[in-house]
Amino acid sequence: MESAMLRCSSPPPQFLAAAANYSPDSQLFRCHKPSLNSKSSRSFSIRASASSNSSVVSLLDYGAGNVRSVRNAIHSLGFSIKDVESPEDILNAERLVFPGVGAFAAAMDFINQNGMTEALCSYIENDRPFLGICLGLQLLFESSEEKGTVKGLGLIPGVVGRFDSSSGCRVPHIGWNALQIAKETNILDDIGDRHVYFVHSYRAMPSEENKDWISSTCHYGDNFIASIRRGNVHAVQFHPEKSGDVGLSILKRFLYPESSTTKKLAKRKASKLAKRVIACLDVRANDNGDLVVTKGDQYDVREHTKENEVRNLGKPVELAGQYYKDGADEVSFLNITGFRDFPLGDLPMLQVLRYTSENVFVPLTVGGGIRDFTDANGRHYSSLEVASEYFRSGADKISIGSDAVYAAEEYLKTGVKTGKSSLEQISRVYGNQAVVVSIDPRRVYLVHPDDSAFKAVRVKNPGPNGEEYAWYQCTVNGGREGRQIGAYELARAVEELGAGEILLNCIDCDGQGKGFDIDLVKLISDAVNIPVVASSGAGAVEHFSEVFNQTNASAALAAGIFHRKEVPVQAVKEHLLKEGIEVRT
Ligand code: 1PR
Repeated sequence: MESAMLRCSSPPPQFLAAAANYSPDSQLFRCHKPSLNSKSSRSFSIRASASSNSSVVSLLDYGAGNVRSVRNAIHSLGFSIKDVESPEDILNAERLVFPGVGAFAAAMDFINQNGMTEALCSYIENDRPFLGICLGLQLLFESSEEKGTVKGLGLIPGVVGRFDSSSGCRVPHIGWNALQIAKETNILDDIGDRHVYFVHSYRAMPSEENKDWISSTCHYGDNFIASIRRGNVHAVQFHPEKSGDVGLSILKRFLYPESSTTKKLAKRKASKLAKRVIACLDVRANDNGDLVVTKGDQYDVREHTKENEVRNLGKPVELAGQYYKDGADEVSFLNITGFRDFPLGDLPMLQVLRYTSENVFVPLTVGGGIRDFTDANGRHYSSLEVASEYFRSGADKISIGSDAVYAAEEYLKTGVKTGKSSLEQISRVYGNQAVVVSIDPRRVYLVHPDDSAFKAVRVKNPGPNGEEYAWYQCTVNGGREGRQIGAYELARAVEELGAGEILLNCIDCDGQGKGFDIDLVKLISDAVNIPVVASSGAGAVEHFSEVFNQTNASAALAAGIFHRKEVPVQAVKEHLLKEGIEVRT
């Protein structure tokens, strides 16, 4: 197949027309070709300017994953968006944002099939204002090993490869990490020593050949390229639109290159991947049909009064906005009756996501009811369609509960990955970093560890009859039905099937405020190589340091203490900092 780069042979007339409008006082820019493509080497000498009076951003959205947040962030900074629909739209752009999401091969196919390769190469080589995000950075390299070897745009020397989990780091790399600035880059000026949000399994590595491009690196297992800059061309591996106020300032500096804002100094220097603190909102319709945030004790969300109504702890959009302002590193919505109601019939839930993503610039996860479904009219919806609707509405990750249990049971029984489960399908299309499996286990006490076919552990707090061991039985349908599979077996199976993260609840601890189930969290976080989010039981700040000090959890999630305003998110962060645990400030 002809290389993408070879087809970028000369600047098309439309581009030259656009270039003719540039201000003469800007710097002469000469692009450099990577050696791989030296056969087609060409150098444009044009006069380019980064400044423009118009407040339009051209956005190259090829329809995979959540680009709503990028749109919302751009709008919040006073810019409007023009969607790129043709190569001409790229050539005529005043500034171009390319928020690549999903798989490398699919993105390259889209660009090639729509004839955009040449336009993109010309645009970038001629130093026009460009910001690539995540995959939008990776596509600039020569190739990726994501699905075999797939050619990229070839503008930067290097191959995009998968993180090496044998070095002990969990893959995907999910969370807030620190940057090492390699050269002056105006768009990173406000970062100071603060964390930015990454979510990816593949990365480009620094080398002698690409060192002139690198503006920052990040350490995770090894040093990988976190951002590049050459002239007006920028690209970042992290997600500015998900990196809170720091991320918004990066976008702002790209959009307003002349503006100078005061550097914000961090309270504490970011040095490595931070432990995340997540606020979770269990959402369901109350008896009047309004969508409310509720919270149960051991999954029972009804008041124990004569009326027996669903507990109402507030409005989802408002609470999510509040937790964002309070410093939560992520917000999760769990549609807890999704197992019986069809989520796409639940338009309010999609509205909640849309409204929330307008003002919340940290990752949003949504779960509940992600499965294949046939409605009353016989119309079949695949789980992929359900997930796509969630992503389009502003979710960054989707979380699968019951359906992942059925998929794991089937896989353990047959040893065959059919590729048809919702988990496999969604992670294949959107990448495993976008798929969380939510586990709802319940403790089953044992006298001897061999009394069960499932992995048992010695528990710190013995059972009601002095039993010293327990296995953790998985449940479906919001804890209503126990299944013959343990949390350990499930976690390992879903990792193989493509889960990118595990949300580990515990029915016994839920709403009890007595701390996370350390035995369970240790068991699961030692069993898998993907990040594990500890959930259920937080009642005090000390419970967070306990779970991070005693297990390999990457994040800790709480609900009740935040909703009841007993412990603010900031208090948790301050406590963790005092205990020497890295968090985002
Ligand atoms: O099975 O794919 O439809 O997904 C259903 C989702 O809804 C699952 O993620 C499941 O965990 C969740 N869910 C179902 N029923 C309930 C319930 O409470 N009745 N909530 C429920 C799960 C657990 C956590 C809670 C933590 C922290 N809630 O989300 O937020 O335990 O609480 P705490 O800090 O107050 O202790 P599917």
